[in-house]
Amino acid sequence: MKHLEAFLNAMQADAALVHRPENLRWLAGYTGEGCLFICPEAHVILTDFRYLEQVRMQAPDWGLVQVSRDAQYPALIAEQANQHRAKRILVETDYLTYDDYQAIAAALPGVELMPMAGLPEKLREIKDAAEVESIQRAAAIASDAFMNILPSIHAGMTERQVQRVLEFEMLELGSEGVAFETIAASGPNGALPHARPSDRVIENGELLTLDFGATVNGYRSDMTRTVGFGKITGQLRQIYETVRMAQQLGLDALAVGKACGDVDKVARDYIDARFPGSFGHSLGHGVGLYIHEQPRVSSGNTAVLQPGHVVTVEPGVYIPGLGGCRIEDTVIMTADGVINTIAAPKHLIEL
Ligand SMILES: [Mn+2]
Repeated sequence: MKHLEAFLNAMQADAALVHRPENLRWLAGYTGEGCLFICPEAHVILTDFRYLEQVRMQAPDWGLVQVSRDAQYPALIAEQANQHRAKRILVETDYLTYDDYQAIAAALPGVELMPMAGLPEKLREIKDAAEVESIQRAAAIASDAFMNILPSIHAGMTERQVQRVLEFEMLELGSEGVAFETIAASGPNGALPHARPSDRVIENGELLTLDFGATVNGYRSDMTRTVGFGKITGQLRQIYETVRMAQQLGLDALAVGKACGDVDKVARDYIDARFPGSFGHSLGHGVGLYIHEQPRVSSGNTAVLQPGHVVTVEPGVYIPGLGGCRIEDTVIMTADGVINTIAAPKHLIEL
């Protein structure tokens, strides 16, 4: 109920209507479908028959309103609003469909629907001990899975084959599912930061970038390792060592009280001096129930790192036609320093 309390304290409206699954989980501990109606004197889950027992098990302190064909969401939401005299209600305008929004608005004449404007997401930025523990477990699963599969991946495999081996290993180690679509980009595909795994056969002399994560209690981890096959020489090796150093400089620059943009700049300047224009995305991002959340570790972001922030550090270099490299860890900011959740080594591994 700690999260609900924080939300109520920050809510500047009579009530809120919450639809995003991650926010249902964060506020109510409930992982089914439906929506939440929240006001100071009541907190209620609206859902249908399929989830009634799940609500009772996961959210026993929440009121329960059953949605059915004869009593649909808009009418039941209006009932809650009227009962609690809510005249100004927050809704997730950046999530609801236009049709759902129109239906809710039509059922609530005289009620002002206001954008939630990312309030739960803002509060979710700072993770508590239980959330940090889930992320650490997800990170350990991903890191261990990477180490475990190294002996069995080799040139001659396709990107999709490597993807399957890696994802299977994460599931074996306890991941609920992938944290996001795994990236496996070999050879020239490595120049595409978000390449999808293909049936391309990996050859000796190439780099393979693997960007992946596990999920525990809904919380995600995010890591990237780039490995070589056969002997990696010339520009590919320079790219690798540049990214590795930039990533270390980025990690070293992390500190509570520091602006995110200043951390980004340290890694970016290092890469720009060697491979100008080849690092076109942000250095990192927050991780939690969403794979990408605040704070963004991006150029010019004045947001300041705080204890409880969980962020990635993931510089990359991408050279069209040649390939690319990215190295990423997920780290936890604490009052006593930075905890790197990813144990896998970062020297160039040549398989
Ligand atoms: Mn990432």
